[in-house]
Amino acid sequence: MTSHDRRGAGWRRLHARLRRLEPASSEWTPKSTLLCRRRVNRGLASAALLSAVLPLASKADGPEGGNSARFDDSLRSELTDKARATSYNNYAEFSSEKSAVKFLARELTTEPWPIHIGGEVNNPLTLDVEELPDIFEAEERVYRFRCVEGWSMVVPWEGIPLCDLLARVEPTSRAKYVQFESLVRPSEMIGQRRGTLEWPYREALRLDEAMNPLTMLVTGMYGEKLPAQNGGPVRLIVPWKYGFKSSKAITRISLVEHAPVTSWQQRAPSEYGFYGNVNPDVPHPRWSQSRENRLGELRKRPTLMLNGYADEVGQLYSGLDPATLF
Ligand SMILES: Nc1nc2c(c(=O)[nH]1)N[C@H]1C(S)=C(S)[C@@H](COP(=O)(O)O)O[C@H]1N2
Ligand SMILES: [Mo]
Repeated sequence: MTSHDRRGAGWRRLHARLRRLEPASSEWTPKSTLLCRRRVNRGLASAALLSAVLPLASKADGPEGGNSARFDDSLRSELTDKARATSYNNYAEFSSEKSAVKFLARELTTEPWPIHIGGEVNNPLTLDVEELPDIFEAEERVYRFRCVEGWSMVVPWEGIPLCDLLARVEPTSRAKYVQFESLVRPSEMIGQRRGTLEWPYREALRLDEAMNPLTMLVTGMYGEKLPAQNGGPVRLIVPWKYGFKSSKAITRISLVEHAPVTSWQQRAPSEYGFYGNVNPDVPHPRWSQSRENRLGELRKRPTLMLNGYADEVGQLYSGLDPATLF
């Protein structure tokens, strides 16, 4: 019996997935491919370990089987009620009234939905959101989600690791940041007729944050198409950062050399930094971040460092002062 066999079915499934991720070399530069695969590989290696020790982890819970086990196991039992997660929304393009967003967002036309990925890349790409699952492999992951305002939820998202898409367009050596721009369509987004924020809603990540395997481009939640009020048809999810970093209704992704000024930084630079990392020890200027209200729960619970993802992403910030990472 080879060591391959000893590691079991979960491990073999993960390796099969890794092989499927291997690109036709003609389409990819070795450098960007390696970057994405190495990181995905690290994530999958932990998942494989889990699958080997936890029978639960390898249960087939979708087309991907145990691949997302690492993100699921302790959280499946904490899922936020779907009705709550889809009716309590922050979405400035529609309204600052959380309960109104769901109704206003019915106006949004989501087909067709072209997304352009360009800037400092060798292969700029425009595709429709509907093509994403054909080109890349979608998976479900259950993540904690923490808004800077102090509420949180646990949601099963469906989407693709952003690094798969970024590797496909081949960032040049000048690319250091990834900028996300959301839709501008005041005819359908009535909040855009006001200057609450400067439109388009603009967010950004460092390239290594964007390449981290936890970072997802999301097109579904609770096993269904992503509803418009939650950012459908396509949004970002960066689970270790405050919710404002997870842009909704994305239409353009640009690789850039310098850190872009984001919409919230522009609006209130002392309150919303570039990083937006969840940190219970760094208070917002107007309130503590040490605790949070999970939607549907009466008592507050402690907020976790990097929202519980410190093992996965803590190394991205080694040597940086956490107080500057708000
Ligand atoms: N385009 C856009 N994206 C956005 C926002 C927004 O106003 N516009 N709000 C952000 C904030 S502050 C949060 S907390 C989350 C809310 O996501 P949810 O409605 O799915 O809970 O979306 C983020 N993404
Ligand atoms: Mo938020």
